[in-house]
Amino acid sequence: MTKTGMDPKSFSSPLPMRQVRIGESFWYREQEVVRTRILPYQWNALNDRIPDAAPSYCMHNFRAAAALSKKRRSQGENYEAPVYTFRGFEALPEDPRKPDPDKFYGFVFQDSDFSKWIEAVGYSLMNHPDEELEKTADAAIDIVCEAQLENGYLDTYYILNGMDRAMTNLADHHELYCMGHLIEGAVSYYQATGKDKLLKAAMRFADYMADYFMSDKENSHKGYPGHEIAEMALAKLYELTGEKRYLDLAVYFLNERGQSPLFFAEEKRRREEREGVKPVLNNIQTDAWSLRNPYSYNQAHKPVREQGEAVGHAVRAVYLYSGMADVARLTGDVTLYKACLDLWESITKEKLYITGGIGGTHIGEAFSRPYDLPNDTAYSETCAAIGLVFFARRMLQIDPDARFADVMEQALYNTVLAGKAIDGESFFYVNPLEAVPEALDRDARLLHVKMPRQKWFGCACCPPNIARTVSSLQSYAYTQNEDTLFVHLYAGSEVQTQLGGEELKMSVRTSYPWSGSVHLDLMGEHKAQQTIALRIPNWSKEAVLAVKNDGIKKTVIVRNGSIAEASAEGMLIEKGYLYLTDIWNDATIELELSMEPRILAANNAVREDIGKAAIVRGPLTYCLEEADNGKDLHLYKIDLQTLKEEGIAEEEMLIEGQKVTALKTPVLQERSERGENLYKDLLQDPEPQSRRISLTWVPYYIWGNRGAGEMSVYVRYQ
Ligand code: FUB
Ligand code: ZN
Repeated sequence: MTKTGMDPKSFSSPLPMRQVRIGESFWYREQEVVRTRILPYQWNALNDRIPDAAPSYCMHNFRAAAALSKKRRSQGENYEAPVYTFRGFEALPEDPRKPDPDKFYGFVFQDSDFSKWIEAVGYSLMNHPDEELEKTADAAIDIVCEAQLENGYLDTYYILNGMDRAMTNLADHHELYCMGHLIEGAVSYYQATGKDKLLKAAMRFADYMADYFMSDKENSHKGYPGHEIAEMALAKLYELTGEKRYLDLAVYFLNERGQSPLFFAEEKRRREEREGVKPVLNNIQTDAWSLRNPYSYNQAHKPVREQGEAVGHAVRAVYLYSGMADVARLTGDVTLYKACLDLWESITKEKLYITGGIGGTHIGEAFSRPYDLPNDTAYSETCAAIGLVFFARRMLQIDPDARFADVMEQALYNTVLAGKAIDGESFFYVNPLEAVPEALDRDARLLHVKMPRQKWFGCACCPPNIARTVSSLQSYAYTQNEDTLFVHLYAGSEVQTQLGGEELKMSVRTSYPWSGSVHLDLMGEHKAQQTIALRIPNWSKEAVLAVKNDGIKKTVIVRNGSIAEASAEGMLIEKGYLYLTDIWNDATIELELSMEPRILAANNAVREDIGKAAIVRGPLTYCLEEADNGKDLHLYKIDLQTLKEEGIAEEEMLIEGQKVTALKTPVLQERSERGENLYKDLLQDPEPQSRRISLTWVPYYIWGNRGAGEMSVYVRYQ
């Protein structure tokens, strides 16, 4: 074991998706929504067929680029390539109903919407074959591959706008981001279907980039992605193909990032010389700190191993850290891993919302300073929570420590799921912790917050990101190494894998997150020892476990993270995982995690939340909604003493067809003083009157499904 705790013996990998089938459970429903609603819906969105929704132009662009390829081939030497004209970070047709069939539209990264969709399609097909869907996907892949240039380059923004400027604005434009998503989509589709057409296209694109950056050592082009993802995608491609150059390119990007002289500054200077001053797009420098740390928005202000604090655009940041964790694991780079740990601490100790969201400021969709976590102006982009899930899973692969899984779960059950409506047909991009519809209408500081969920977005990064994450829940729930199967998340599922040299079949039944009861069956007779490592979440004060194996019963009670009572030897708890090692013969494990509601207050350095509390139960964060509690949620105040005496009641509730556990708390409601004097004299005027009522709390992920109304996660307390 190294000093940092990076021990290759505890490294683990996600189980191949086909080896885990999500069965009747909370996540089954969520995956069903993706499969039956979101995937068809998004295919329509990519083809601009959703009435009253912002057009995507994604498939329009691929079709236009494919047509251009045909033209190029048929015209041969007479072909005249388009000459670059700057059309903005988002190019839109004058008349949205009449886009020019030959032109690129949308954001510079529009191609990635297809890649995320095909990735989710792949995950879905792995356990739910669907001929029609596969046919649609194959046809889309044909168009995408047709758009690829002979040299492997594949980004329709430059193919259509003019290749003479390709690779000249890595900071703001997204060629490497599009490559990363294409790789991730292609790997998933290949693993699902065995069809390698898209995979080959993605590899050719990656080869193009590997040559571009690394072929000629003397003269190679410098650079790294302005929006990270290529690092983790290349690591994935390396793990699939064994081709070392993909890992080398990921390492190259990480090592180059933030080195002096700053590549992005040089690139900008070259662009200005060549084209005159162009608007600075994404390189947002907003405050004195970011002015002193140029390109911190892109996490390029320092070499990655020295960064320490999570800063800049939140999605970019966590995608980078995920790539760093992958590369640290694959290369055994301890300093890189140490940097990941520092960044993890920075996020989880100072910059994490109680909803698992990250990104305190809409300026630059970014992390704010430590402890700056405003509730109403929060950005907390859905994609950023998804990126945090990626980072957490990668940290878990290196070190099975439940603190990573706790945050992964918190992000998944709260912000990631809040990103979509129950029916899967509208989406949140931004996930505030407090919303007042009237304010959204009148306050430019809240322009980024949209209510209700939107049918689609011009910048539609979040919806397809939700689809690919939810449809691959399996790969977050379980990882394994040679002899240990780690259960990070509890979901009804059937698992089949090789462990300790023998097959293991496990069936999990649970109504998690509504209850903490989990029943596991380990089927069949075995000869070898196999270890099941069950996560005991930090929020569960007591976990009671009963194991029955070969007719022998064992029990263990875990209290506040340590074994308090055990009826037998051989059970070990380490970093929040209970390790059960045995030769399993038709065994059952009953796990009962205590899941009582808790009232949490933020660290008092979080100015926005001082004097306020939120309610959580198990992995779920709760909120108040106008639909249950009326307007003016700010008038409520919890009296802790009364709450302790009366407790928090649990009640089943049906919200738009979904059964949830709602919570009821006693509360004081202050009288509204609207229409009275703006100020009152506390030493003279009578105390504000309040009355006792009961409040209804619902899971945060479900908010905003019953029309526009007030919402608040935090409430004052006394
Ligand atoms: O730049 C691509 C994606 O668009 C980012 O990840 C999101 O934050 C949105 O800006
Ligand atoms: Zn997004």
